[in-house]
Amino acid sequence: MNFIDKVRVFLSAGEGGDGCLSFHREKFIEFGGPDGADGGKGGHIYLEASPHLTTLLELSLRPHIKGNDGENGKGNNKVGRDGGDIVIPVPMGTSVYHEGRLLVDMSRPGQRYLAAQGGRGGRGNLSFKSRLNTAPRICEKGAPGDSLTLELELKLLADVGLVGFPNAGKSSLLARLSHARPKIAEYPFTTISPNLGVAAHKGVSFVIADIPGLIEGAHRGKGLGADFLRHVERTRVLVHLIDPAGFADKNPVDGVKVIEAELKSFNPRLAQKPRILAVNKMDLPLAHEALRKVRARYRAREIFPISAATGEGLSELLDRVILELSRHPVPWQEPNAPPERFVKVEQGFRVQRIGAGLFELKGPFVERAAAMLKADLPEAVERFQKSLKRIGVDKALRQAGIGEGDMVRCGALEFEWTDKPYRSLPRLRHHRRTRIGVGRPK
Ligand SMILES: Nc1nc2c(ncn2[C@@H]2O[C@H](COP(=O)(O)OP(=O)(O)OP(=O)(O)O)[C@@H](O)[C@H]2O)c(=O)[nH]1
Ligand SMILES: [Mg+2]
Repeated sequence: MNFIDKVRVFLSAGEGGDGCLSFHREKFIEFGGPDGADGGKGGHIYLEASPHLTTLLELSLRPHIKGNDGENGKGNNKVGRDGGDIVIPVPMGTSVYHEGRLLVDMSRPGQRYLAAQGGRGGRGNLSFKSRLNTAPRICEKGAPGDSLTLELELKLLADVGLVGFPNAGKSSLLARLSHARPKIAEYPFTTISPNLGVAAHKGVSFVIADIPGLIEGAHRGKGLGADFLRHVERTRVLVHLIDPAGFADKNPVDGVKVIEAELKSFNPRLAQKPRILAVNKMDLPLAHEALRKVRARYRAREIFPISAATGEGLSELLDRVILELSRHPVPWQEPNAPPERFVKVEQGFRVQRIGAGLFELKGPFVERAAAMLKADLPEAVERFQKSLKRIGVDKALRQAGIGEGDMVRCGALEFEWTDKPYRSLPRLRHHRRTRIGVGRPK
C-alpha cells in the first residue's frame, strides 16, 4: 500500500433552504397574512483530528465532499430543517492548506476546524412583514455554502526519527522495537515510503519513524530520502544509524558527515535536534573496527554500539532516547480559535468590463445576494437593487462606462442595465437571466 500523505479535497458545504412565500388561507378568514417560513441552514463541513487514523488514504479515495442542504421553508410558518453538519476525520498531524497558505495544523485529538461553512437559509415572506408592508410578496433563495479546494498534508507525528544511509538497518531496528513490519532486505533502497511504529521502554512509549535511506545530494532531490525528510521535521530526537560497511564509496566515518550535512541542508532545524549516533550490526566482526574509528573521530559524542539483529546494546540506546525525549517535550501548541468562523460576509466588490457591453460584478456579498435573489418577484428585485445601490455598485458601474442595454453578470445571474424606472421592468428573459435595472429610480 502506498503511503498517501498529500491529498486535495473538494468541499462544498450545504446550501441553505429557500424561504417560502405563502399567505395564510382559511375559510372565512380574509387577508390571513404572510406565513411563509425561512429555509433551514446548509450543513457545515468540519475537519476533526482523529487519533485512530494514520493516513489520508480514505480521503484520497473519496475527495469530493458535499454538505447537506437545508430544507426549504414551507407555508403555515413551517421552518425548513437544517442540513446536518459533516465531520471528516483526518489523522493527527495533518496540515491544511488553501491555495498554498497554511490554515491550520490538526495536532490535538478531537480538534475541529470549520473548513466550509453552510449557506444560511433564505428568509420566507413572514420575516419580511413590517408595519409598512404587512403582505410582503418577497422571499429569498437559500445562500450557497462555501465551496473550496483544500490541500491536506500529513506530516507523521513521530517522536523519534531514524536516519542514515540505505541498508544501515533502520527498518530492521524499527521492526525490532515495535510491532511495525516494514520490508527489510539486503539491498539499498528497500524502504520507499516511511514506516511508523510505536515502541516502549521503561514505561515510556513513543512513535518511531523509519524513513527511506538518505544519500549524498538528498536535499537536492537525489534518491528517495529527501521527499520524506519533512516527516522527521517534527520529531524530537533523531537516531542516526551507521552501517559499519559504509555506503557506496563512503566509509562509515566519512558517511556520518555526509548524512549530517544532508540534514542541515534540508532544514537547519534538523541539525539542531538531538542526534544520537549508533553503529549497527555489531554482531558482524567488521563492525568493531568501524566503531573504533567512529569513536576516534567523534570523541565528544557518545556512540552506541547496537545490533538490530541480536538486540545487543538496544537497552542503552533506548535509555538515551527517552532521556532526550524528556529533555525535549512536545512543543506547546497555540490553542485553536473557536471552531465557528466570523460569519459576516465582506461587502467589498469589483466591477470589470469583460467584453463589449458586458460587465462583471464580483465579490462575496454581491454574489451571495445574487444567488439568493428570487428574480421572479418584483419586490425581491427591488430589494436587491437597493442593496447594490447602497454599497455603491451603481456608481461603480457608471464609472466603468456602462450604458443602456449593457449586461451585468454576477455569479450565475445576468441582468440588463437600464436607467429607466425599475419598478416596471423585471421580466424573465430566459433561465437565470433577468432584466433588472440597477439604475436610479426616477
Ligand atoms: N548482521 C546484521 N545484519 C543486519 C542488522 N540490521 C540490519 N541488517 C541487515 O541489513 C540489511 C538492510 O536492512 P534494512 O533494515 O532493510 O536497512 P534500511 O536501513 O532500512 O535500508 P533502506 O530501507 O534501503 O534504507 C538487511 O539485510 C538486514 O537483514 C544487524 O544488526 N546485523
Ligand atoms: Mg528500510
